[in-house]
Amino acid sequence: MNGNYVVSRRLIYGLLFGGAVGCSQRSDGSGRSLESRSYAMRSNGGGADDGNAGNSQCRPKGDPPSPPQPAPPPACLPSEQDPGKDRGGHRDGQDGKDDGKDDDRDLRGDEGCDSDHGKKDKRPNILLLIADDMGYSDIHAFGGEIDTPSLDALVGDGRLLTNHHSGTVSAIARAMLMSGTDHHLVGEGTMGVPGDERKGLPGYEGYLNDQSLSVAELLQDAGYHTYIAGKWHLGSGISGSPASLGKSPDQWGFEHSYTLLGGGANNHFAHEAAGSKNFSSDGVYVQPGQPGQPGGTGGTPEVFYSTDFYTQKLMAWIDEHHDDGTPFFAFGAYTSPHWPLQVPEPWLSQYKGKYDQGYDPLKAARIERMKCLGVLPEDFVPSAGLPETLAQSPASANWFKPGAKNISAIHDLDDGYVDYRDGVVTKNWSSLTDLEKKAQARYMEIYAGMVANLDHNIGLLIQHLKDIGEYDNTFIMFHSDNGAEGWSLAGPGDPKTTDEGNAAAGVYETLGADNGLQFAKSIKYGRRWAEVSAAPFAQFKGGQGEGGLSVPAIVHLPKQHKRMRAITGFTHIEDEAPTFLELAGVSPPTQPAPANIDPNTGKDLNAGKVIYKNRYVYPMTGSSLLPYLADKHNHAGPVRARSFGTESYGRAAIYSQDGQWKARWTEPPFGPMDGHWQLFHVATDRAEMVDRSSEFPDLVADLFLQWQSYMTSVGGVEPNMPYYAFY
Ligand SMILES: [Ca+2]
Repeated sequence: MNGNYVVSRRLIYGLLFGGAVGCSQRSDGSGRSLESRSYAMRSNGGGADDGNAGNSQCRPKGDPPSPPQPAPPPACLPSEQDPGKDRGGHRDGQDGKDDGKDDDRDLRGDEGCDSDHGKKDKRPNILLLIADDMGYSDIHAFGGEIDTPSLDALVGDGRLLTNHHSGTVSAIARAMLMSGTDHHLVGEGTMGVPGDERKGLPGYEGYLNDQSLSVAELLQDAGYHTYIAGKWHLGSGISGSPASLGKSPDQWGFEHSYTLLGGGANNHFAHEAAGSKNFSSDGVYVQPGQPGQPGGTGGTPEVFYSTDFYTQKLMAWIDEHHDDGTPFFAFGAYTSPHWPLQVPEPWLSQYKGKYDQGYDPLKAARIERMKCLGVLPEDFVPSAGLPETLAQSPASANWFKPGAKNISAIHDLDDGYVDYRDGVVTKNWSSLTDLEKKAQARYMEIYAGMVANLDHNIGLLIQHLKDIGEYDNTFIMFHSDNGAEGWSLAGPGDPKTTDEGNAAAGVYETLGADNGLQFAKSIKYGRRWAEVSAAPFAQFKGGQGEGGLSVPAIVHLPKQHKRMRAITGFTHIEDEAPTFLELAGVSPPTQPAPANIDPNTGKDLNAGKVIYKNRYVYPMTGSSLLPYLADKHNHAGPVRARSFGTESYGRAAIYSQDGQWKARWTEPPFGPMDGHWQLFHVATDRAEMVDRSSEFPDLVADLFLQWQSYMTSVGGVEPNMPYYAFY
């Protein structure tokens, strides 16, 4: 367990408000550096942090695009740039030393460190806002052309985390968020119950299991009000349901909840059937859209759109208990911009005609803007994306058959494993028919409208906090739950027929609108747009590439009034629960669980667990980010003194202890056809463009062993058939 969050209240407030204890710069914790070994590479200045900004020509916003030029000019004002990027050409380097005088923040509140003497509970509120399947570069502060003024404003008195990571998919990410530890330990080894040989194994229950802590419950124990509105995805059973369904959020410490229990809504306008068990509210199944319920006749409100409704619920709960002086933990678990792509007006029409030029110009414009903002260094080489394939490539003869010897992260050609999956159709813009282009452009317009609507709602929520005087005492964190979703409407095949059908008169006009049905017309924007959203990174949701794991993240500290420079060191969603606990002055349980020796194996089944309310649970292993967040200097190194492994669907990766390297395994044909582990120097090649595995085989072997050790430590089991079903 990391000891960062076993700290005194005084230290916390010292860190937060610059009181007597003050801020101390932390080491990056990398006591044993792979970089110092024979694998050393000298950074060329192209790392995520120390970009050479000298040639940047940042054009002001408002340059009118001149159709039919291929893309609007990138817009980036000096005021939008990260304070760590100066136009003289350098930023804080990886030594983390301050080289600027422009970002001194003033977090000192009126109370300073004397919060213990106040009458009101001065512990900060915590507002966590999560987008669903939104890519790294969609919002304006991360390079996107989508209008997100509310998040821009949050960055204005917050800071970016440009190297923040999550799980590959929703339930995996949320399991780590709630538990503060690895998803294999707490029931979401894979999203949902696996349909393979791992079914029934510990950690593969498909819901948050009883060996998990809950950050909400720990905060509730400490006196916080706790609210969640939006997606839960960690169990669908209300109290009294079969254990196999897992538990609804009210049983995990949420005082108020209104949640979509599963992973994806059938529609965003709440047309649930009368007997639906897709939603729960405060521990009871509800059916939004039915009479008397939100979205239904006589309900409050009568018009339901997911993002709008969840925002309204959060504000109502915050108001309900505002006068009692007790802080809150509010989790806006938004389901936007997850498919089905739907949004009401005016957002449905807001981006009409904005994406007619297709994928590549938009991706290029985003990358140029990211460089201008300082999110990327000037010499960053982006991912090239998937190669164009106009027909689905065949799998090996035995793929998906019993007895197949599938190439996996632990078996390759050298071991006689030869079977691999089929490839997918991925077409360039120039290969699309006019009708396909028309449909594809419309998908992205609707997606952008959903992101803009989400930003609008975040703006309403933040303005509400300001109106009731709580903004200055609220810690706010925003990020996406995983990378952009590249699941095509046609699965691995060619979506041509579907897309041309969607472009037809009489259909096209209805795309993205409320069709009044329980099951909305399914619209997803597909692989190429997902690559744009994931720019500049490789892969997307479901992959262990940076495009699958990296999420745009923004943090605002209580009483933060100025923008602070980005944190560019590797951080992870596992770190969030420990951060929240430290903010609240809560120490998680540490009493070791008694040994429980398996008579057959001699293994202690309680090894590493702690006692919490008569349960034996896995402790939080994430690292509190608060010391780094409260420090005005950039933190460019990892926040943990160990390598960091990850796995889902048989796809795998491990980051070296110093954060410089990443070994990644992807199944063929998306990864190498011989099944070897790839090696990337992510400090200079976070786009994972250059496989260095043949240059540094010893490092690959070392990281592979560390990854195996990680898998053993979390009870992870590789599936016989690595397969992410969604593309
Ligand atoms: Ca998601």
